[in-house]
Amino acid sequence: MGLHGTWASPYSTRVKWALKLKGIPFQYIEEDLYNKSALLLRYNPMHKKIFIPVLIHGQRPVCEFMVIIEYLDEMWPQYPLLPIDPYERSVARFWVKFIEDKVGKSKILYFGIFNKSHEVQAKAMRDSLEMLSIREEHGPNKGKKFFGGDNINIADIAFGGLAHWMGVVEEVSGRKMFDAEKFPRLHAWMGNFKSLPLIAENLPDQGNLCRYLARQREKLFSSSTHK
Ligand SMILES: N[C@@H](CCC(=O)N[C@@H](CS)C(=O)NCC(=O)O)C(=O)O
Repeated sequence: MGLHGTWASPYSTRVKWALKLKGIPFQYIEEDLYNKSALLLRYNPMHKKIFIPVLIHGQRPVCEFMVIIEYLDEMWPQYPLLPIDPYERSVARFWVKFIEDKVGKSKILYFGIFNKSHEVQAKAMRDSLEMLSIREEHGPNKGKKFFGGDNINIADIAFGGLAHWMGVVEEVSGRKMFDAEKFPRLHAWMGNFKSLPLIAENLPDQGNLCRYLARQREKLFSSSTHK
């Protein structure tokens, strides 16, 4: 089993968490997004845009983080990441889609908060705060540590891949979004999530991530195509 990823990517990190939670041994292959390996280019069926993460199982590629996680759940049902109950399953899928639609696809944190334009930045802030308010309102059920209840599920993995990065974006940009007073349930959730050794040990180092994102921000600022 191989996982092609990039250390700073929340998508790669989510798949790593899933593999670790399930106890599946794998080889991690670090990719340089500016110089992708021949193996990755061969395996990924999307010819124009080659995304990581890509999971290789029995020499066959599985692409897209949510598709990979569903595949892992079907192949290795131990520690299910999608709830067994069909309704609960639909709820967990909804929250993954919610985060992807609100901030993932448009890369609000990256192209939005790091944008040169104050208007674009302000809109990205509004969108991020709106997303956090909705997630706060529908936070973990009373007495439960995680969105998945007593155990992590796919909704926790998806939000974890956002919340940690949000903290780093705040540090680099100097703009506060994930305020503890405004979002107490989400902050309690974050404490519970990061207190799990398996999660904390497989998070990119905060300092390295800060330096990496600060460089990306500088690149965006100096790029002529970036407004
Ligand atoms: N829809 C993909 C998104 C993954 C994604 O955005 N990956 C980024 C890195 S975080 C990437 O590979 N970008 C390609 C590139 O920059 O060339 C998924 O769900 O896995």
